[in-house]
Amino acid sequence: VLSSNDKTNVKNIFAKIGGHAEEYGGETLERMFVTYPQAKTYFPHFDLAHGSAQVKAHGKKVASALVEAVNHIDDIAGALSKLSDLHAQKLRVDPVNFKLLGQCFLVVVAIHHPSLLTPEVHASLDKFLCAVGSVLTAKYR
Ligand code: ZNH
Repeated sequence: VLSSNDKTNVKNIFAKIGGHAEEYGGETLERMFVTYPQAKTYFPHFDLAHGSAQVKAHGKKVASALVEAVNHIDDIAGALSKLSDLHAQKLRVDPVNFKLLGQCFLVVVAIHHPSLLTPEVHASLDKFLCAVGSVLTAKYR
């Protein structure tokens, strides 16, 4: 459960990320595909080469969903309800992949904002990403 302090930390870091969220989404995916190649199995129809326009476009969508979750941080399940249906009913991504994506996002944020990602903010952002992952895998089976 996110404490009010976690929520504040997450909102603050996203405010700092600002307009870069979409770009970070693409970097996160690229990092995930290189570091955890098993994640590529869900995207057989994508060009996954470095600099792929498809990966960038998908990164924008993932980042927008994260921003949506931040904007509705008290009701992430409600805000991502449709996306939760999609992941449960159609995509069926193994839940471990959500952890991997979350780790990659944390690394991307750390690279761009080393001084902002204090241990406390890191912990809050990790909790938030886990909460999003739980929502997206909540309707499995
Ligand atoms: Zn996912 C899709 C988000 C994770 C896989 N996704 C998607 C979308 C979004 C998202 C927004 C779009 C939808 C529409 O179009 O309607 N995801 C997301 C998020 C997350 C995720 C937020 C976390 C955080 N996913 C994930 C993972 C994976 C995935 C981990 C694996 C690995 N997704 C996916 C796929 C898809 C999606 C495969 C589909 C794509 C296409 O286009 O085809």
